[in-house]
Amino acid sequence: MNASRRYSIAVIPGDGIGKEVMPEGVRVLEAAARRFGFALDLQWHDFASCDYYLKHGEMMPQDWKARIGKVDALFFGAVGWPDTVPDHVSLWGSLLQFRREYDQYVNLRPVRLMPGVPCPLAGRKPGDIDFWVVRENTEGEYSAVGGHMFPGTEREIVMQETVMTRFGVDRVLRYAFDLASKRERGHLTSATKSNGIAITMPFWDQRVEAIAAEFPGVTHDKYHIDILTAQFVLNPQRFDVVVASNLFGDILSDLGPACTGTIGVAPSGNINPDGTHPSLFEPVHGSAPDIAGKGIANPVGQIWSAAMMLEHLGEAEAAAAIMAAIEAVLSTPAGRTGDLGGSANTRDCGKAIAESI
Ligand code: GGG
Repeated sequence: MNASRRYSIAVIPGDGIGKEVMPEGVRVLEAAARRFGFALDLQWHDFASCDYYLKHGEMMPQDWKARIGKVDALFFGAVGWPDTVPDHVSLWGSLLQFRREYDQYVNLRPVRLMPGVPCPLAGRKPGDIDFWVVRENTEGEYSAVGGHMFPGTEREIVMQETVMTRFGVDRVLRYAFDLASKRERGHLTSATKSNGIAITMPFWDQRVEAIAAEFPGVTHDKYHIDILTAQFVLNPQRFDVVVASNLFGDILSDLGPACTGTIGVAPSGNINPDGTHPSLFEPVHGSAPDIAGKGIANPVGQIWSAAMMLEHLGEAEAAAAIMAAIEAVLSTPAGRTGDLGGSANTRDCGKAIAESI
């Protein structure tokens, strides 16, 4: 919480359903600000979107950092419109730039079974599944190091490296162990594949053991990613904090919410824990071109991301009130969107949550 309780936030809806769920996220933020007495300076930006690319030939202006200026946080929707801009161009031109330039080296994603969300796994009830995925967010498999030679010929070669630095691995592991140390169960699971990926992953395992020594109160184990995904489906209740490399963490943090009902409700924080740069909050889901423009997208992932952002800014009471409002609205079929068997559209659901705060 800053002394003035005035927060400057860059609002970037992006593409597809990002443009539909963002107004609901903002509606709820504004309701929380009114109720808890803090102020918001919201600056909306149209860049980091494929529409911007089609007009300007790039996803963001060269001076995007100056245009955003000094902000307390970024609130982001979704990116991608593969019919017009290849996915790797839209992602590397927007979200991945934010993560790297703002050194948001932790991607924090909760997996929680919420009341009112039908769980595809039999016999589970709210409270049974409640864990965090901590994804390394600035290096690993998401590196642009590699090459493409002799394109279109029989000699064609493509290669791409995984980059792990001791600095980068240690800092995300330390964050994950620290998070586990503050939780009741105090358990950390590491995602690996050191039997098959025989250079980077044994290094990752070695660093897990080294950092574990700094946290004697935290128990830990490791699973190869293939059996770990099976365990997410079969026994998700066994997890507390799961730490993973960039790609493994991305996969696990879609799978986890799918196991608890839908990725439509899942939020994430791209965190700069050192506070040297702003953090960015966004739903886990993408732009969903198949349902974009219909007004039926589930806005809960965006709204839960608003709660994570307020918690990060020190407005814990407001964050808790948003979570309580989400739970209340999800508990009624009239409040839920169609993906959860309800009758609400995007706006109805957002309004109901804002009014419950
Ligand atoms: N709101 C998240 C979003 O738009 N994600 C698009 C995506 O493909 N993200 C990949 C990633 O998070 O690495």
